Amino acid sequence: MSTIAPSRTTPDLHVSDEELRRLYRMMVQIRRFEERTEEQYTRDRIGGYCHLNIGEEATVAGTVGSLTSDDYLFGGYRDHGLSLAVGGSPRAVMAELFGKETGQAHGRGGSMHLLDVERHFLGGWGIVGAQIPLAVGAAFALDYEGRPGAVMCLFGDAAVNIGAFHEGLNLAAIWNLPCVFVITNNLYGMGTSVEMASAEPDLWKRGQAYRMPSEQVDGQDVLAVREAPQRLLRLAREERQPALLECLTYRYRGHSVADPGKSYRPQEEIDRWRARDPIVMFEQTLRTRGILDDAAVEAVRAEVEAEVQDAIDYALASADPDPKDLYRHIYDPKGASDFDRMGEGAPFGELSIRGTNWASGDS
Ligand SMILES: Cc1ncc(C[n+]2csc(CCOP(=O)(O)OP(=O)(O)O)c2C)c(N)n1
Ligand SMILES: [Mg+2]
Repeated sequence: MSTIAPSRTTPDLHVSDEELRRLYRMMVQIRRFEERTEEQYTRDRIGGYCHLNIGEEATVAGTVGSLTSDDYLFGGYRDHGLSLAVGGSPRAVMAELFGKETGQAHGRGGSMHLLDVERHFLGGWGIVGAQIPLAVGAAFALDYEGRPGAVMCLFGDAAVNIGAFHEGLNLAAIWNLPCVFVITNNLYGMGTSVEMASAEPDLWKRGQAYRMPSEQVDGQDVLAVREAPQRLLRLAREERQPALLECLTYRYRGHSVADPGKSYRPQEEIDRWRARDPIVMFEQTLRTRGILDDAAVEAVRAEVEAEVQDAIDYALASADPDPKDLYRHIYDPKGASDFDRMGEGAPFGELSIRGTNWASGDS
């Protein structure tokens, strides 16, 4: 299969009103969920790492919103929006962030390891690029078992310089696996820009080395984003042709809630991307098309507000996992003995590090 030219922006104008409203609601839900998550983190109700999708809602909704019930999804650690976009319950996502037993992964995974097997969302992975070989394996399984779906694998711009990216794309190409690889290019891997990290900063071109269709879209324009994966997923399902899609977007917050995200990004750049807020832009499009008016916008916002508040209340009221059950729901081939050193309340779970006994409080 030869390569094809990048599409950049090809807004799909043939989308039903119902689908447009669904995408809009999805984006508003993700934004509000993330804003409230940030607030819950600062109130010390969420521990560990926490990476938000704010600013990237069109990329999330346009890609994940294109999956059918036969397809499977893999993502990185910036995954709250992904889990909501597959239709996951905000209650179960928030409870997972709070580390509660009622969470998507029974509180064992937290923010970076969401999981919704029922809806074919197979994580939520904390190691940069780790999801790529896993997604290729899932695509192989679909092909081997003669099942109809495809796999979508999302990862950040920094993952394209990880060995697993090259191994994964190469295998997918030579074995004709039904996998659509999606780069969420938000221009930075932590504080390092794509220009500083990548010898070829046009990341979509990487797919050409594996002779797969490779495209770039405007990740702030949900209709442009949505058009490309729909087409590429069809190619994957029907012709077992893998593809690479790059979505150009921007995170409005820092890398994680612990990073203000200002020192390495010029204010002018932040302002320029803020002026292209994906939700504001889509709302304008829908108003122009007569699909949304003030009352409809207000109704969506109120509905989402109540839903997210309900998720927070639910998470707060849910029980913590019982420490006795620490080994349940986890992959533990060697048995629980590996965890004997773990102590409750220790920063990294260790009972004893360099003479510090966290369990007794002595240091
Ligand atoms: C293999 C590996 N190396 C380093 C890290 C530390 N790390 C966590 S996030 C990150 C940046 C990844 O950036 P990108 O892929 O662009 O995703 P984004 O955070 O922008 O969504 C790094 C280097 C890691 N988790 N895994
Ligand atoms: Mg990035």
